[in-house]
Amino acid sequence: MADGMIGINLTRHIYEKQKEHPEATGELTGILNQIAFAAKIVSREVNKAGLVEILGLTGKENVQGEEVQKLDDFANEIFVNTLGRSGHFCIMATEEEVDTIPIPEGYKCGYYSIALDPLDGSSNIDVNVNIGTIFAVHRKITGEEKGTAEDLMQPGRNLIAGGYVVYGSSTMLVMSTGNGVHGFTLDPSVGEFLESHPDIKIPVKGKIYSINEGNYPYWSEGVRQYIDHIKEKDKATGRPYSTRYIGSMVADVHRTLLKGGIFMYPADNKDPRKPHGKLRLLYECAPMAFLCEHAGGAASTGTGPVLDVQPTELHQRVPFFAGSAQDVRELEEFIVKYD
Ligand code: AHM
Ligand code: MG
Repeated sequence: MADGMIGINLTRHIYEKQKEHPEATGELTGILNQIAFAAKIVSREVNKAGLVEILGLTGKENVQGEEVQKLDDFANEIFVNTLGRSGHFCIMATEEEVDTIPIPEGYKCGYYSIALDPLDGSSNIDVNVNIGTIFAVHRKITGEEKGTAEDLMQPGRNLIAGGYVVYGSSTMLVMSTGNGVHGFTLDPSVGEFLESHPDIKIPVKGKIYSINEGNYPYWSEGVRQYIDHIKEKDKATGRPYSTRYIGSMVADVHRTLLKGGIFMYPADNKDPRKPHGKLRLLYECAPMAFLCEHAGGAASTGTGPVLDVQPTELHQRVPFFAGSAQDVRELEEFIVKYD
């Protein structure tokens, strides 16, 4: 057990960090606590996903006679209901809903916006593989009390907090408020996220690449050449890179943060309606890029930092390459050379 597990919970951690910034209002503590609260409820449900599904298949009702919900709808509802009533946010967006989500009538509108993927990697639920939640918090920039899409569609560079929760062999929350990247593990016996991975730093260069290689024929020449290259013997190690691909971005990025290497979801020509790959800028790529950069790594669209992309649509997709700084730089060099 890491030393940090002894007694520093998420609230205390943020409080201590805020003491270094006397100008801080303390609102971040409230925001992260609300996210952590919703994550604990989702974590509880994820842990019984197999059981719930069996009940769902037999009668579409659980033992209390309630309707059994799909886990991704459930996660969306929990996060939207919790955060929408917290008083911190003026507007929200999630992967599950086409339009922006207003704060419900009768509840206070706050000074922040939040974009979320409530349950990422949901195709992995049924097979008991890690899934996660990703969140991105911006400060309100419009003067509108209820906020507008503009408050959500800010470049990742403006994020004031970003992170994810991974529901895996244990549940972990990894976040940054621009002051290092810190990981907390849920101790179910006390119901608290305890600091377990303080100040995460990505190795400058890794040994692992992570990509859905079945899409190889659809990638640009630069991406294909880069993948061919890292499968040759590496000068430093004398071995080719290893492949690890879980198919849940949260889990793949989590491993990349801790072990180094490069996670990729390039643009491809498989689906002409999605020329920019699969992953969404606001609530998947930008917060993950924020974490990678603050952990000393990099995140690129192939032609520049993900954090500098000015969003033009709520559910915009971008090519995504993130991880160890040297690996991402090398990928960019291949794109410049071949594309
Ligand atoms: P989702 O938000 O619908 O779950 O899709 C996003 C997920 C990511 O977690 C993962 O990196 C990617 O889709 C995997 O896609 P693919 O199956 O094309 O490799
Ligand atoms: Mg997703």
